[in-house]
Amino acid sequence: GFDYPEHLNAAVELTDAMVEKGHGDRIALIGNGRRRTYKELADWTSRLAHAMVEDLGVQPGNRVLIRSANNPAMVAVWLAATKAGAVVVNTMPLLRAGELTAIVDKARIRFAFCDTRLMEEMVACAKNSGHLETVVGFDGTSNHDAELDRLALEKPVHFDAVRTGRDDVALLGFTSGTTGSPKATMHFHRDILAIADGYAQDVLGVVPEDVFVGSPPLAFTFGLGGLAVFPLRFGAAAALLENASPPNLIEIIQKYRATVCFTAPTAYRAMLRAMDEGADLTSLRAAVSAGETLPAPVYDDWIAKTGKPMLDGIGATEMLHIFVTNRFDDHRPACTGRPVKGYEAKVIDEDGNTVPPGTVGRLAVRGPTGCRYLADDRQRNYVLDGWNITGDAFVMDEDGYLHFAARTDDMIVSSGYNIAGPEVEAALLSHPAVAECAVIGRPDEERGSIVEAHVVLAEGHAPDEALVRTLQEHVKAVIAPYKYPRSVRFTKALPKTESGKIQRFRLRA
Ligand code: 3SK
Repeated sequence: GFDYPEHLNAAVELTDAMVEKGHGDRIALIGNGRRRTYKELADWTSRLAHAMVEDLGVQPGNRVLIRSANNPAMVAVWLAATKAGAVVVNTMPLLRAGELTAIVDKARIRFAFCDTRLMEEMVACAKNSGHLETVVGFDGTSNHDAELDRLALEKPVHFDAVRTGRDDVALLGFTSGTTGSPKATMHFHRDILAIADGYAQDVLGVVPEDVFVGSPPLAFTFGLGGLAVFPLRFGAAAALLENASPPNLIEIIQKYRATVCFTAPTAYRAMLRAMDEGADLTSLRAAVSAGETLPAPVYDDWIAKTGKPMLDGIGATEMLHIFVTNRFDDHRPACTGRPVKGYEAKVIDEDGNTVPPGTVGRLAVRGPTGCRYLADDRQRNYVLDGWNITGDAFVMDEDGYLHFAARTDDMIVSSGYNIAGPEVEAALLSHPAVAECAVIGRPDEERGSIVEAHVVLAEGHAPDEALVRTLQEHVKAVIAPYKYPRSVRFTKALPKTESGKIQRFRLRA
């Protein structure tokens, strides 16, 4: 159930409590060539928490940013800050100083813990931001050779974790939304456990023998749930990859006989090809697909090759994790399934009325987790009468199964990454050759969608291949490189309404 005690610290439940339950000698985390047991993780996170509190002055409720690729040290620093009662924002290594500053300013972040290999942009962010007071490096390679590691080294392995309330905020999940202006979603200590006790227990049936792998960054709640919370809640192991390209993912599945994989359809396509060439992925008992639409052929091929279903699901940063999903014994192609234990779903029209089966409408959900935007008026539109009104259009069939129709906004989902078109437009417009531009998602077989820019050039610039590359490099330098437009089309004018608004739907058509 979801009845948690009044005082609850999610990090304690995922570390010390697991040792008390007898999992101390089991492997919790694998990464950077090392395996760590639950006991080692509990001790490591306690030492780090001591250093954060006693040497650096972290206090309960302080906002803390973590910048790292997926590795055991990132998980340990997250758990340590949570033990210390901090409110954590996990961020991706690809973010540039400008993007970090927007997050730091929005969440009023005072402390940043950064993998020393990623310090440059963090330091540039600290120079720009009035909020950030302390930036401390940790060693993401697990050699314990950075300031935070040195401070933690001599500390005791017992830490009296802060006695947080179950409804105290533990985590801020950032989502860029349609406008590119970041929104922070607040999640409580109990939410972190609820996604495990709902989806992971009910749908995946996680057992201590499971080994989790996957590609989503821990900075996304999809990754944090799938690669940290779910395994740690049940005494299982997570094998973390800093670079989870499909070949690396395939290699690590074979090496550790991984049983549960979290990734997007693009990577599953690569796995299907690898199986044709002899890769042995038979250890996988659960293949979770989310973040972009799962094409029916990928679903069909997976069943044909493995004899097991692929679990398509839909989640949202606002809801913390997956709330509608297929199940091992209840799945259909091109169908996202039914609500996870504890959640209800309905499809509604513009007035909030439930539409009849077979009719497209907006998906609304409610359950043990829900949207709480930090200081953002958009909260008013997202939660109505206790229902979370998602940005996705769905159809519910006669049997209560949900079928995805479209995103209702301008987000572009490319290879599992959410990219806000307007943010790419802003980056392009900062180049002198660009007079006007509009960015859309173009359907793509490999990536689901690719970012496509329609550009009107400023006078004196020639629309040639060299300029395409220049603009692509420019975007990569200004914002996270994965957001760059893979397709650039030059045009003399953009379609507009009489009042001058760009009609992106005409470009999509
Ligand atoms: O589908 C998504 O984008 C998502 C977001 C957050 C957590 C989980 C999922 C699947």
